[in-house]
Amino acid sequence: MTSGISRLADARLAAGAAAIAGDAATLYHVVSGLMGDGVPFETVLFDVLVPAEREVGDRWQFGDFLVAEEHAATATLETVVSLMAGAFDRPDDGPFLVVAAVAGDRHSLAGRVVAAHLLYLGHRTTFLGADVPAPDLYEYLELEPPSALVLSAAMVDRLVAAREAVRVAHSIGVPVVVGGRAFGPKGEWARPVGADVWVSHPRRVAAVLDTWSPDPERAERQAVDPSPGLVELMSLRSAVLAEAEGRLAPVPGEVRARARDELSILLGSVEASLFVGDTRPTIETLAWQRTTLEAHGVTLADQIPGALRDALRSLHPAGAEVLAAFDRT
Ligand code: B12
Repeated sequence: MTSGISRLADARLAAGAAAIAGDAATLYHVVSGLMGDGVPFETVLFDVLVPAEREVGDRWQFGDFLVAEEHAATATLETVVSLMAGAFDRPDDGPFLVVAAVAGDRHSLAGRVVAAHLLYLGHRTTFLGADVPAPDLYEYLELEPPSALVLSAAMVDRLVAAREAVRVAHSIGVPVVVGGRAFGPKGEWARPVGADVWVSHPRRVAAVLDTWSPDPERAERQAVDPSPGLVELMSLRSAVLAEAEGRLAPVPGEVRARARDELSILLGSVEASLFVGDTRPTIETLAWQRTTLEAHGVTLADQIPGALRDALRSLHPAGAEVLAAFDRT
């Protein structure tokens, strides 16, 4: 007889293989088979599907998978999470919850997982998807202010955008739960962003919502707004990026396009560092850019920090200091 633990371990392997093959039908059979055997939806979600994504992600990060293979696996997992979530009826009444990812952040899976779990538990939940600009979010929240906004962000360069999303929610009295890597390993950057609460794992959101007593006005008083220097840097963004790009060695078009994206993410991380008064967002980005770009064979990785630092030196010296601090470590 197979034990419950090895049944789950087998399912995790089968789910990972189906995701990597981009085979949503097989993945769906694996998870519906588990549920048919009485395994609860949340176990399938958090102990099979989420670990499968982590495995795919780690292999992509270290160059074992092509970007296209990672996309196929993530899309397959996301399809199945959505299919399963679509099987739960959305109640017509009860507290309304909105889940969204921050502007400029394309990581939608965690938000989708949170939304699926909340729906499963019977909460009236809407998932707005990835990359939701603050003005669009505001318009949506204003239509029917929810009892909470659950905001997800994976990228540290999105901290200022996260602050803007929280600000617009608070402006109409909607409290905000935040989660995801962007907020730091212990959620230390959730407070400057103005979040009412940081939650470490998607599984815990429902329990927090059941027990919290949010106070958006108090959370707003603890938030940090971008300093005049940071606002100035953000207004110089295009000029800084053009200047930095001009400092890169000539390379083929596709490498240049990638380098441009990476420069923009690094600049966003410098902005985040200035915003939270901590060099770690920049250090973290520099570290993964080095590892990931090397693993993916992107040349120019070693030129990106220097090109941005030199561009900042001529246009916004305070920003250059953040990168200079990294030179000294
Ligand atoms: C899948 C993926 C993508 C997909 C996303 C597809 C999609 N539809 O979601 C695509 C290909 C689009 C992508 C793009 C990029 N990605 Co990506 N991606 C990942 C990957 C592999 C998995 C993320 C994921 O969904 N995991 C599943 C979730 C459930 O788990 P998790 O992210 O570990 O989150 C845990 C906690 O943080 C928390 N949590 C997370 N979100 C939330 C939300 C709430 C509300 C709560 C309560 C908790 C919570 O719970 C989770 C379980 O413990 C990770 C690497 C990895 N191994 O995790 C990188 C990763 C997130 N990506 C990264 C990067 C750098 C990028 C790119 C810049 C790559 C590039 N150079 O092009 C772009 C950025 C695009 C953009 N502007 O957003 C970095 C982010 C580093 C950082 N913190 O800034 C990571 C960490 C990889 C790395 N180390 O290099 N990516």
